[in-house]
Amino acid sequence: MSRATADSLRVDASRLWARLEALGEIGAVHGPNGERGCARLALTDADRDGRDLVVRWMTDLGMAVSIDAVGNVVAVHAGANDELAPVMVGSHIDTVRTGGRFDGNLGVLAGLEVVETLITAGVVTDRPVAVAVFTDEEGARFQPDMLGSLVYVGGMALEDALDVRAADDGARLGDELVRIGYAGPTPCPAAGAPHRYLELHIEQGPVLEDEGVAIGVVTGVQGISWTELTITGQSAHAGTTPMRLRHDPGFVAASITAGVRRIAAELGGTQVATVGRCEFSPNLVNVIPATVTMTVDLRNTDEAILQDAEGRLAHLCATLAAAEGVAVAQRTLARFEPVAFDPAMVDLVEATATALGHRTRRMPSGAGHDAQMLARVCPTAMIFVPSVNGLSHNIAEHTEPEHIAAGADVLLQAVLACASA
Ligand code: HGY
Ligand code: MN
Ligand code: MN
Repeated sequence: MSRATADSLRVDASRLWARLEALGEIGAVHGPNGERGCARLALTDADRDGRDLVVRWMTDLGMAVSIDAVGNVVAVHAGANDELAPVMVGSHIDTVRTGGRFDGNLGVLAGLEVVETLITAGVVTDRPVAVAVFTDEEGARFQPDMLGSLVYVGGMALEDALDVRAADDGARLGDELVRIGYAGPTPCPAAGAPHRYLELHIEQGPVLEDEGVAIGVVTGVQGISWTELTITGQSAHAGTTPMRLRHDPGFVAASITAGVRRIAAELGGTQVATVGRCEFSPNLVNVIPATVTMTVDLRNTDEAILQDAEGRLAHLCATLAAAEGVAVAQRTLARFEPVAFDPAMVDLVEATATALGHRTRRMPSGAGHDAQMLARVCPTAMIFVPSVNGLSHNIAEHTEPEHIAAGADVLLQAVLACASA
């Protein structure tokens, strides 16, 4: 293939958009103001239906599709020399319960669009091109997040992953894989590493839109710390129990929620802290709770500061527990250190986007991604495109078609750059 041919290749943006729309109809959630989101929690029937659709598209493109023991789907488009390790692109298609149509889906479907563009143009790359759909990237139902790609790269034992219990209904991950027909025969961790990994993803934050920049050149992913707190007190009558004699886990949960906001303010910089889940039991208007189960999500680009935040949370819990006379049990749901992407791959994304005429800016990712796991086994980088109003994990999530096209063209050209032997 001539350099001129390669440089002139562009994706079919309307074909990509049509696939995003079609996949977005599976598990569709419609909001009161015309929002069109997605609810496809990992390994639910909706996730199965989304997987089935994507696998059909992969098969229709003549790709060799394999499914591994943790449900990761990897489809390979042949190159001139299939002895060579593939260039892999991909992401996830599971969503949070109030998810959007682009988070994860874009990376997978843009990968398919890259392959179809190569086929349509009759371009044969030296290396195979693989498109991956990783299981349970969100971690909303089964923790940790990025579970499928973590097992894929050998960061979590398969048996441990299969035994994870769902936060919502207690289902065992391995049983759910069997139930939806995605307990695959391919062993994991994967036998060999990709040559390179590239992931196109929406930014999920406000920076690119705010600065009017089309392409984010992602330098890495910040550290993630997820903790589940189970606070056990004394359940009693709300009317008869004097305040001074209470052991109220609800009060401690509220104090922790306020406390993590204070910790983030004290640390400043990129520190973020979120209480996303908080469940009272028995959750009744006239009963002082017996227990409260809640989660704390702490993130920072700096590992030492993230550890400082974790220490402050632990101290806060111990102080509140002693003062209120309750017990606070901690369980780590996810813990990943910050990841820096391969400098040469980051440079490639930046140069590719610039050559295509797009403004770029380098930035860390606030969200976790499968790319942070693939970075453990091969040179990896990510491409961001803007999120309207910086919203994601929200059914109002949206990215403009021209940004979808821009990101997919950068992915296409970066894959071409990596796929020559
Ligand atoms: O939580 C995250 O950052 C990702 O969406 N799993
Ligand atoms: Mn995602
Ligand atoms: Mn997400």
